[in-house]
Amino acid sequence: MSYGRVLTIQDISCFGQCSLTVALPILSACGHETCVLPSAVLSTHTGGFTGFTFRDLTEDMPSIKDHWIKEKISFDAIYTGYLGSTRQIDYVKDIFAAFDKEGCLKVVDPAMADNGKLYYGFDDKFVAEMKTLCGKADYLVPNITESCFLTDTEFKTEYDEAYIKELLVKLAALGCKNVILTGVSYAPGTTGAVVYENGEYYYYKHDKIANGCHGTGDIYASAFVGSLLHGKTAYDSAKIAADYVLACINETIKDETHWYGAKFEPVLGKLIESLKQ
Ligand code: PXL
Repeated sequence: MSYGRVLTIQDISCFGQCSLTVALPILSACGHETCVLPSAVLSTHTGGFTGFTFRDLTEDMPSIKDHWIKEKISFDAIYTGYLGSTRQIDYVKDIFAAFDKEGCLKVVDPAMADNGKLYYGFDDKFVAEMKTLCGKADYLVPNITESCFLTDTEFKTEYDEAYIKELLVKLAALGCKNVILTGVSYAPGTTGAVVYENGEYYYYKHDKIANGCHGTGDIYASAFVGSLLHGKTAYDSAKIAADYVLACINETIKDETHWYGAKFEPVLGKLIESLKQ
């Protein structure tokens, strides 16, 4: 499909290059109509700032959904990211159920943790509820930390293929159809994504530069969805998203003052080009 209609459900961090401020331009650059359901509005993201504002939009969700149903609005894909409350996850499941027409792709990025830790504000109850949302996904796009929380597995910084395969099997047992596991590194200087599709395991390896940047998980998931909806295979979409994130990091590390997000905008052209190939 070259022109799809995507609904993305995640927060607006007004400053900080993540969530909707990243998903919207990336999905648009991939050529899709994008609809949003903001989960919360924050003055900044929570990764490195203090004193940020947080407006939870949980209560708005059911009436927004009901209006869309009344208007007979439909989506080709629903992609969820950072959610604002544990109860909101139930409403997101209602939205999945209400708009799950034939062929509607459901992609869940369980954006809640990184580097072995949950993000500020999340707890075990949120994780338990997130497991049930992950079970509804056609494609789940977690990092290793999130996978460990979702599967009650010990987080390791050094691991082998057996550890990753065990994580994938446990993630699939949640009920999701396919998994794209990001940030999988078996050797120094390299990292990559594992695509676990229909029980088959594929690894796309690429260079690892620096320690990454804040918001790259959101960039990755958005580029993955944009590419998948464009008609690329899951493996090609995982590869396109990985190459794009790498280009974003290369662009960002030139500027030491840019610690809060990744400069994804100057390299949007590369993403668009890769979709043409
Ligand atoms: O990039 C993930 C993300 C999204 N939204 C908010 C966040 C974070 C990560 O810290 O704080 C508000």
